[in-house]
Amino acid sequence: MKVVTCVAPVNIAVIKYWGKRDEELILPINDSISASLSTDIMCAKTTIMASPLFKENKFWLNGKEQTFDSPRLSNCIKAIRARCDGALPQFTWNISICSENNFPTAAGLASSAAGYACLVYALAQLYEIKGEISDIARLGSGSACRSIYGGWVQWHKGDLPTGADSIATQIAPADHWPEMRIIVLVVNDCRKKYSSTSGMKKTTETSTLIQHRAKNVVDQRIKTITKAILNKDFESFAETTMKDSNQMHAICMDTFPPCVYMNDTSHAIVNLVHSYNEYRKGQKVAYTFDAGPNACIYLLQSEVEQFISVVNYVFPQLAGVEYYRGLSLP
Ligand code: 2P0
Repeated sequence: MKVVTCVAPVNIAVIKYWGKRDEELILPINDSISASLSTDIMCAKTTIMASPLFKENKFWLNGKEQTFDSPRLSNCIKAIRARCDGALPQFTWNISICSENNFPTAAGLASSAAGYACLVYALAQLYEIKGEISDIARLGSGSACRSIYGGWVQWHKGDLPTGADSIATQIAPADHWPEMRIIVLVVNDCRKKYSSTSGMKKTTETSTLIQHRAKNVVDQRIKTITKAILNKDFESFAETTMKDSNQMHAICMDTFPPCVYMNDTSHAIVNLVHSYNEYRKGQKVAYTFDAGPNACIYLLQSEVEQFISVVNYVFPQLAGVEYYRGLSLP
């Protein structure tokens, strides 16, 4: 019998992944960049047991048994096993996978990135695989490849049709910018109306703006924000982050029929952040929105108290949760 347990972080993108050039291999149209949150606060945790006594493979997610033959799970397992030494005894044993997320449900954050990163990392430990595995995590969920690493992470879109070069790399470790904080403003914790997967598929099929983004915008933004992160230049980081979130949602609106993820409260938060920055005479706070109405706010520790008090005054009904970015896998 062999048992492994791993944890993996949630990540929040500042340059967004939206649109695939290959649905099967989950290859993106553009590079993206995110920060991984500290696993102390929010993470996915997976235990895998392999035993010659197990009669079949089993998978539990948050205590509920799941089917073992979903295409994305099968693709990850197949890809991992293809890199494994077939002479290892556990190669022939059946496995039981037990995964759970410890996120506060109210945060309404996507769990697939941390979940698949954790699953693939745990499988790699089980089968004693060394080397790159972010390309395998990508087969579970695109954004999962970024959760393989802690700190600031770039997912390179890659050029090869096989996807072998569509991998994540770390730009800077978690302790590089220790003053950085993320606050999630929970506008709504219901499940989203349409998944990221179906939303971005519809976008690639119908939006013309997405071509402009891929050809003319993202590469420069990747350079600008990487420089801002490495130089700890918050003003430039914040401006690029907000512009990229706005462009992703503009592209969602350019999708037909449109994918509307932000609601009136989300837009009111955007206005509040810009008013706050005007009052503070600089870009002190940055918002970013994923495929839902909740706002992720990037800011430095020195700004947290003042910004939270303004948010509480303007939106007394919002549950603000502060998350610290930190280290990732053990
Ligand atoms: C991101 N999102 O970069 C963007 C911003 C949502 C908005 O990555 O189809 O769940 O499984 O590859 O990874 C969500 O997309 O989609 C996502 P699939 P995934 O974080």
